[in-house]
Amino acid sequence: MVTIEEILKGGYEEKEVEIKGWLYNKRSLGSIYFILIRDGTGIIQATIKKDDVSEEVFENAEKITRESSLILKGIVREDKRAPGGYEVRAKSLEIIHLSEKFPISKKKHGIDFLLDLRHLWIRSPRQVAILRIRSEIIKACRDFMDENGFVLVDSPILTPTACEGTSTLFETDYFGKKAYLSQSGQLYAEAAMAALGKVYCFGPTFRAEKSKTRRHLTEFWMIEPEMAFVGFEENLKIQEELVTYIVKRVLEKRERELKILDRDIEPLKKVEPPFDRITYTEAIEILQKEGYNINWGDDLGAPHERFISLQHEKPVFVTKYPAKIKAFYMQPDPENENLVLCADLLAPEGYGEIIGGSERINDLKILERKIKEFNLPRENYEWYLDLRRYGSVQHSGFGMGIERVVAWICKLKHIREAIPFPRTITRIYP
Ligand code: NSS
Repeated sequence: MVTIEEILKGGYEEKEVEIKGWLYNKRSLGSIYFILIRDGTGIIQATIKKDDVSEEVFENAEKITRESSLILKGIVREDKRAPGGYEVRAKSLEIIHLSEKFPISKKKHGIDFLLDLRHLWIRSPRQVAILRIRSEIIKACRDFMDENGFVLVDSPILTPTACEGTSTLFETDYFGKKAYLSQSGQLYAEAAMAALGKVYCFGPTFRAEKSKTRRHLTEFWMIEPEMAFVGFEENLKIQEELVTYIVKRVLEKRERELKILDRDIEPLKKVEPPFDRITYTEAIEILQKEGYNINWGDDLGAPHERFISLQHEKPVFVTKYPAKIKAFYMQPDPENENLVLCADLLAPEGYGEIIGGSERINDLKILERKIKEFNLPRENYEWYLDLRRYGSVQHSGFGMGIERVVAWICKLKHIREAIPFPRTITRIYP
């Protein structure tokens, strides 16, 4: 058996191959069938001529339906007219399972219909391309971490604490006590940082996002590096390197998939360090000049981020937000204690935030004060305070949402296509 991807790379001309896959499409010219076969790695055309094959094989070609599983044997020929430049002249066609009428056709379907059939929709070439790019992005993240001396430390999913505010917690009963699905593995990554130096956690995270937007899921995947003896500046540098590494990898390895998505790759080629930078205060001034109704102290919403993002060809950092609108653990700016040493990284082409990160508070007293100010139940954070009691060090980290990166690199209109089975406020099926 050979994969379609391998055949399309060349070197199989005039050779006999066996392909296992599914019928993607079929058309007939009477005594000849043209079928498109997909196997997950690609799509190839096969021709089944009445004169070349047994009666049984030709009957199989007549009766095979879309999405039936099959085994086809034949000879590979170069053919410029065929999609991908090759076709297979069939010798035999075996039907493994004859599919019922497939509910998704080539005509345009509504999004709710497709999402209800997500388990079948993911077979379409566009969705396959996105899922392959997603897989490549995750592999690139892990490779970058490995090559740069980070140790993977898995954080728990069931937790007693909030990391990113209490309004988006999914609560669950834990043997009579309250527990929450993790919003972020960061607090645990900070503990691991003091054990291992450079660490990252990577897993699913959960937020009860009550708004319906193009960029929010209730379950999403996040990679969260955390680094000892690293300050605000170096933290940004590592983000630039990681994002550049990912984009380069996708351009190098997933050119075919980007083509299937009709992705213009020129903007992606411009992603190189150093990224642009503006402060939060500058961002507010720019937005006000443009007529946006926003005041210093307000958080940036999607339209604001979109505007800022469109002003830049490369990803842009928005730095030093007001402490009041950011998480409790962020280190105050020594030059202005109303600000924190944080940065959000906005992807270009209007995509907006893909990374949120900061230097962390390493002083016990300041952290105690912040926990109080944020009305967090201190008893659940004692272990986190311990990290400031026993060998506290300057440290920083960030979290990158995988689906946001996939949506940007694939240029998707909506984040729901960036994950195999999206979870949103209105959807938990299939
Ligand atoms: O809330 S974040 O800005 N930051 C954190 O969770 C930190 N604790 C990370 C850290 O420093 N270790 O979220 C980080 C990223 C954000 O930039 C998005 O890319 C993504 O996580 N994110 C989301 N993606 C999809 N859906 C939702 N709802 C979502 N929320 C955040």
